[in-house]
Amino acid sequence: MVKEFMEKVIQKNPGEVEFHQAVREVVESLEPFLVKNPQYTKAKILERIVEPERVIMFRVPWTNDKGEIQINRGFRIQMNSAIGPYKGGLRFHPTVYLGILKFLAFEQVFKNSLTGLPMGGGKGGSDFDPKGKSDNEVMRFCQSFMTELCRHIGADTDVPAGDIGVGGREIGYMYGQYKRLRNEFTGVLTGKGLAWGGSLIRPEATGYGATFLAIEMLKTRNISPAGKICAVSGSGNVAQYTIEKLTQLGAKAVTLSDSNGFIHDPAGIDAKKLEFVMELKNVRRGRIKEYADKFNCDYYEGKRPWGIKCDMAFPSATQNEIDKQDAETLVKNGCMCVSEGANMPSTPEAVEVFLKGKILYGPGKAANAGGVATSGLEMSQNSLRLSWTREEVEKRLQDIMINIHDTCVKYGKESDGFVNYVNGANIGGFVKVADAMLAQGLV
Ligand code: NDP
Ligand code: 2IT
Repeated sequence: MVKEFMEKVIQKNPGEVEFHQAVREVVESLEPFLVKNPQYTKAKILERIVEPERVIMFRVPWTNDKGEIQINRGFRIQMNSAIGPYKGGLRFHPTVYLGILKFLAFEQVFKNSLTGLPMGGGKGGSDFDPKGKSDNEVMRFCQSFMTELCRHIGADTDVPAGDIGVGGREIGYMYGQYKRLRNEFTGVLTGKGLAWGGSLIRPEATGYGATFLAIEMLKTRNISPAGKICAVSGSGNVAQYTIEKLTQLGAKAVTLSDSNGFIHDPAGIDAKKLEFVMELKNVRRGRIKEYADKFNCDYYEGKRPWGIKCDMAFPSATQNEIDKQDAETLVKNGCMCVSEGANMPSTPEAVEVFLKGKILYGPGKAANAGGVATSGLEMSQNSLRLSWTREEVEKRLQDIMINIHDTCVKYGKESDGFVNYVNGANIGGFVKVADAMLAQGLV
């Protein structure tokens, strides 16, 4: 069944290799479940769920600081609205094309369902590269991007947020432009600043959530995070707050990376050093190499951190950043837990290594769902026109991650007691959306 289905998906979506990869994983997980529950196959839920409800592609013209005209391409994939308005981030990165955004939008549908909150799935972005651009250039780009996007989104229709290359600065510029064009102050974006409708803990949420899921996974084997050595990739939003929470829990994060290389600090990236990283990455927008110069540790140009001996790994940069060999090295070195802050950071061959090795492997759909879950909490607060305290939001986030863990166990526990969190997340995420689609008829 998987083979024939995938042949059609590949034929219909040529060249979109990341989308094929994401769909194949889900279909492989679902196959036995669908055999036992024929109502979904009869209603062609799988065929429907891989077809976006709507794809919007548009021209984004802007001028750089020299007054030269620049043209980028903008996208929004409105994948599935069966259980709520489309919800998902915007990615600004030069590698962005339809195949990447469709994989992200597809995974978002299942991830959002797992949170238990009423959110459908979407994703968008542009091949715009914010690196090396001035604040004014980023603002002009964001304004032009939103000038088109604003007619397709809305607080009850589609609510974008951040992803790679889109953080507080970009959300601010886009929110300002939306408000100006529509004359509405609504919760149309999440990840907003605290003074204008944002939620406490949203910046922290993805990294905190990935750590909370890891803790829940460790608990199943009676292991405590204290003293555990952690390899973290990336040095952006997700990596930073993963390290913050790990440190709070007594674990020791020893690596960080960016697209140029990684640093290894065996002494641990403590709160003080993390403060330096945040200033380096979020304000000065420099390269991670500076960390090694400042704290006198090793820097590996052009390399990823998976060769460093660790107990836990938190891939928090981008898709396919752990290949088969990296996975084998991690397992061989005694890594017992992988919690994916990034979306689809492990290749299918790497996932196989983790599952064969029976380590605690939390796939992105489950592990990084804390970000969008807290976006959901931001939407709730916007609707209530109230703001919850830090403690309240963090407690809700923690409860959501515990529920996601329980769902993965419910649908992913195998006969020998091993929890296959990949199957658990895929089936657990699917059921709610599929049932909603059945109930809503042929749409
Ligand atoms: P940021 O833009 O804040 O940081 C991205 C980090 O990853 C940077 O260190 C960047 O390095 C590195 N990176 C990006 N692309 C590549 C690449 N092709 N090769 C090597 N390194 C790369 O993004 P986030 O931290 O928000 O996102 C990181 C991951 O987490 C992504 O997979 C995203 O989809 C996922 N995610 C994010 C959520 C959120 O709430 N922000 C929620 C759920 C998942 P450089 O600066 O050199 O490009
Ligand atoms: O991949 C993701 O879940 C995100 N980038 C966050 C999406 C959101 O709407 O907060």
